[in-house]
Amino acid sequence: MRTQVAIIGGGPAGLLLGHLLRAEGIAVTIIERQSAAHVLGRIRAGVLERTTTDLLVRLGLDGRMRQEGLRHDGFFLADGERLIHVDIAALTGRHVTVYGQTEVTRDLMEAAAPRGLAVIHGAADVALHDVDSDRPAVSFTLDGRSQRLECDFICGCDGFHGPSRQAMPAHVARVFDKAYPFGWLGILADVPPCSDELIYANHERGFALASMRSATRSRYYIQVPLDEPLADWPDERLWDELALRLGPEAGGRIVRGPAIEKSIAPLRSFVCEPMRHGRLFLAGDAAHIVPPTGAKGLNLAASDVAYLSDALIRWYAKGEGDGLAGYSARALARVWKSERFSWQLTRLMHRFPDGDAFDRRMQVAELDYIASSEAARTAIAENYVGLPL
Ligand code: RFL
Ligand code: PHB
Repeated sequence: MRTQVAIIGGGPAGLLLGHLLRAEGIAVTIIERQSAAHVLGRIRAGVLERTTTDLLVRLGLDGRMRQEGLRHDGFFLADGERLIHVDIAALTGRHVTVYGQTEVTRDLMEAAAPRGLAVIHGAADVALHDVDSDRPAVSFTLDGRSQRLECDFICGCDGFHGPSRQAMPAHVARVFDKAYPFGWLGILADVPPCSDELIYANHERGFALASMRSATRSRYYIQVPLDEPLADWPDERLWDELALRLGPEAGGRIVRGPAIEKSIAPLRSFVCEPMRHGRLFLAGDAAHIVPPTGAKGLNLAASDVAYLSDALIRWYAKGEGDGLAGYSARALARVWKSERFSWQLTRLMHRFPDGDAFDRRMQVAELDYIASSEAARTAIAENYVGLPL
């Protein structure tokens, strides 16, 4: 088999990239290990930056998002005693959109076949070959049969655990890794949210986040130790804990209901430099991970893909290679700024098991500064709403 661009991974990064290239007539094949149902079953991101929603608009795939997405003009930081309002719209003139990653992925998946975007689900043993030659290839097993796909370029959009980053030679790739000593326990339930806007709370019992998917579906998280067994958190215990950590006002408005999804995710910061080797390009979680505190992961995947699609489109349309040559540096410049923001907000809002009284005073002073300074709130708001491409 032969295509122009082979994309490994049919998550949001791979699907979005595939559509952007298809829209310019480029032949694309996406190779995904899981079934479509499995990919749609993952409950992840909820907050989209303008840069991300703009890509869906450009593709004409924003219909359902415009109907069902929620415009958010601000959010709250809670420090146990008060709610600090970060009025994104007033501070930046922009807003974010609450529309689940699951829904974005579904919209992209449903439009794939009608737009000639080939997606192969259920591909096993995916391996990359000859990425530093002009004729790279991807091999895989489908329904027990070995397949080989030759291409001009391979885009590794296969998430943190995929094979693409591993295909970069060890002497080329430099990784920066920071694991945090806690995870997030998330619950999704069909109950109305306790607040119109998201609340990020730093409580003495640990971090909590009140988020949502719609007016009738809530998403909450609490910080838990890394080795916490999920079985220790029956729904009622989790609702009790959320009510405590979110404080009397918002906590008192929580509507409880049975979990339709409950899981624990570890938190980490990770960057692989460079994001390109020969004809292999990495995008999204394959190249970098941020802790979810800043709501940046999916949005970074989208900005990578915006840069990469732009470079590939120019290469095919005009034979210009400078976009491809500059992709890694361009993407990494934005990645590191989001890494910084996510790391800073994680440090500010969580209780660290090894944190001492001084560390706690630093959090209190920083939250106090944010509450009293419009400049500080503007800095947070402009990062949260998304830095320009
Ligand atoms: P994905 O979504 O992991 O997709 C990668 C795809 O590659 C496939 N794959 C393979 N395919 C073929 N062969 C192999 N060997 C393969 N190995 C893997 C996988 O099956 C999968 O389908 O990466 P992508 O596309 O880069 O997208 C990244 C986002 O998923 C991620 O950054 C966000 O979910 C992070 N994130 C958030 N991001 C935001 O922008 N805003 C948020 O509010 C937000 N909240 C979150 C989050 C992530 C969370 N978790 C669980 C990690 C909240 C949570 C709890
Ligand atoms: C979510 O709704 O899943 C969500 C929202 C904001 C975050 C992380 C996750 O920072």
